[in-house]
Amino acid sequence: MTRYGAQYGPDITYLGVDRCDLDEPATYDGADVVVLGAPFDGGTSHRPGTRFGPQAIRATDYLPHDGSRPSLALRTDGLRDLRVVDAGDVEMYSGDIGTALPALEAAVERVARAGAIPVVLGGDHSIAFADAKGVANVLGHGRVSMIHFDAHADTGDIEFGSLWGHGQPMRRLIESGALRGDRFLQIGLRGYWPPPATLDWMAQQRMRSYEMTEIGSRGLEACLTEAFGIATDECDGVFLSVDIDVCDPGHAPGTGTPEPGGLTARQLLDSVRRICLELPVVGVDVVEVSPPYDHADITAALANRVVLEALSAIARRRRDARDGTRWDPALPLLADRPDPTPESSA
Ligand SMILES: [Mn+2]
Repeated sequence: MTRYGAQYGPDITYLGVDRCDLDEPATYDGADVVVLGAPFDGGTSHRPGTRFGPQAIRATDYLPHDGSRPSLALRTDGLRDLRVVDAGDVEMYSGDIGTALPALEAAVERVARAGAIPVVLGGDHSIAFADAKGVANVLGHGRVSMIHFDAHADTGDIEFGSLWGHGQPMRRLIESGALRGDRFLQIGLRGYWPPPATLDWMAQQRMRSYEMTEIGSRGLEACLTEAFGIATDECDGVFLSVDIDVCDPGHAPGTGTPEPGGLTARQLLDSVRRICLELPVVGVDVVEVSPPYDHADITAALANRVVLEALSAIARRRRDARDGTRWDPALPLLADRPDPTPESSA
């Protein structure tokens, strides 16, 4: 039903982790994380190419694809301390958004129902509707909050005559009842979209958007801390949606709608680390990587590391919960940081 291997290019898994088949539950029984590819750009308003995103995110890493990545900072191996498997690409024809998104939603829901965290490699941002709704279908509508990194609010109503596209998934999620508007945290917005009528709608939903102007004024850390408080209020889990265009085009040129003046790669990675260390993340997607517009693999390499940072931090969060330890970024790395499980630090 869902897995056709790779829809485009060679059939590889994320950094060499084991593959699974969503039609065979035994292949992902007990998995902590299931990677899904969503090779779709049928929701793109301007420059396409994100159908090639999943393969680029899986592959773009100069190290051996051996299913192991010990984190220098976190002292975990996100690919080994967690059971991570890759289900391949969901079949998504970019010419038919009406069948592509439901197919993805069903696949994500299946992963969430198995107790694993879906990590979806996009694909344009229209897929976030399927990703977050698929998780909320299992954990309960209204019980999952959203932390959404993006240059754009993605709350448009009708674009190019359609309800479905990469500028609208967040409105559709709220309208559907799957997610609460007042538990919707947006980070990194800037530029010249959306228009005032859309901003009015967002305010009516009580969405909270941290624009780059506010981040510059208050500092990213303060904004994140505030957002975390909202995200965990009356919600059981957090969905993390990362549009790579939240980063400045100098840090992420390979994307369809670049907007100058964004986060640095370092700020994004640190934010993803904090979110996955401090919050109960129940789903992740990384979207809008468009390899035809990339240069020197800058964007694909960053997206690969966004996924890895999330997995490393989730592994660390679980280890700390198990062992009663706490990761402290202020400790010197090699000399003084205690390592509670030396066998996994090789
Ligand atoms: Mn977006």
